[in-house]
Amino acid sequence: MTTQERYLSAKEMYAAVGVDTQKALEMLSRFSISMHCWQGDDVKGFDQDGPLSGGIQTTGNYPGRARTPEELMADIDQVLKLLPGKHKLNLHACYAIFEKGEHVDRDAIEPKHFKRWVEFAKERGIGLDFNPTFFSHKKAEGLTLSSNDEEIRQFWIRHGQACVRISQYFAEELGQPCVMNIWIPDGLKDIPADRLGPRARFKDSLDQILSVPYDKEKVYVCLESKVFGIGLESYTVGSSEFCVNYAAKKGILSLMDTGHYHPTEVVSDKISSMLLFNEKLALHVSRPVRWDSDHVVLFDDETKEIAKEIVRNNAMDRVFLAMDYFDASINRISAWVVGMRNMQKAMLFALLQPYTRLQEMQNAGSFTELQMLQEEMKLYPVGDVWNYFCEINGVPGKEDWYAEVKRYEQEVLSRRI
Ligand code: RNT
Ligand code: ZN
Repeated sequence: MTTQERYLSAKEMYAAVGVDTQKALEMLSRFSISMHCWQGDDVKGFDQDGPLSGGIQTTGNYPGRARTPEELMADIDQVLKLLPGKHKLNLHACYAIFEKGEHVDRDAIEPKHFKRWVEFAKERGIGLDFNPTFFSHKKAEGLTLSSNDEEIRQFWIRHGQACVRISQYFAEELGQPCVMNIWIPDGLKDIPADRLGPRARFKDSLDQILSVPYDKEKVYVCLESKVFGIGLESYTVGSSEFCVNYAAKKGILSLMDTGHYHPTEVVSDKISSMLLFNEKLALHVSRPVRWDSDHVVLFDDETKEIAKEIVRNNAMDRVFLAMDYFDASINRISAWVVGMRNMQKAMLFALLQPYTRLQEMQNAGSFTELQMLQEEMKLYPVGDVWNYFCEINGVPGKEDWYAEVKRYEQEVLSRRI
């Protein structure tokens, strides 16, 4: 059977439970995911040579890490070729590209240091998102935006302000909004003597960053919370309560990362509450394994549940979804492709659920039937619809994309020594 014949048979099966596969495909093709640039080089960036800091960690040393802007761009191109649909690229400030011999510190970066990324995005017709980088820097060895050292705090405030300007430049150049996410690693290893002081300073620093004029239709500033980091186990300044309250009061967006909560808490359950009180919401999809380990996103239950929440709450245009993982133990191109395609598959799976029926069952108290149908839907032929989606988007379906990754590994990645 051809991919199309399989699709037509799947289409019939879904139609029998009231699901329109054609509509699902149209919605899926409009849903763009913000792909993190930092999977390609283990979150190193180009503006410094020190180790990754901030309580986050990449593990593994699989060969082929991108070491220059040219290599990273070539790798991203390779990934984009294997993804159906149009996506955005998510940059960190540490990926600034300087002219030969030039170097400016993080508080002095300007749009021109990202010109080559803008050209890259323009040529590929994609948008850019942005993140100030408050880690991997000598001034980030202790606290940053919450520091009691006023000089250090002001340095990072200037960095945040510079990033707002760069985000606006991205939005203007590319004709689509730029999501700018603020995450700071600030925290303490052991029991603090003062929890309020750092939070009060963080609050003031954010106020100062947001005092830079910017167009709210073009730049969506988000604040990402966290529960703990490595070496910062006892106290995190930007906790969930801090971030959700700050964002709500100041009219910016909350960003929830799937690895930033206590281990039995799930982001999927938080989405509906956030959407009731916020016009827009931002997510970092990652995979925590026992801790905020940032493993490659799988087609697993929680990813599907997140996708279902976005779809059934009719929020595909209210949620900014970005990927955030970094695995250095496997081929990085494959890690990117697997995670991105899994997120898209989860969205497709979610688009193919018979919600009206399922909701009616819940409302009627028919929990036996509800459980039965939710379970049966798991084995409906979502793969046939997925492969057809890949085919009409001109990218390889099934595992067929992997041959290209192998070729690229042999011809390009393995030569990077
Ligand atoms: C860290 C946060 C943050 C980073 C990226 C690199 O725990 O999740 O989003 O992973 O900014
Ligand atoms: Zn994150």
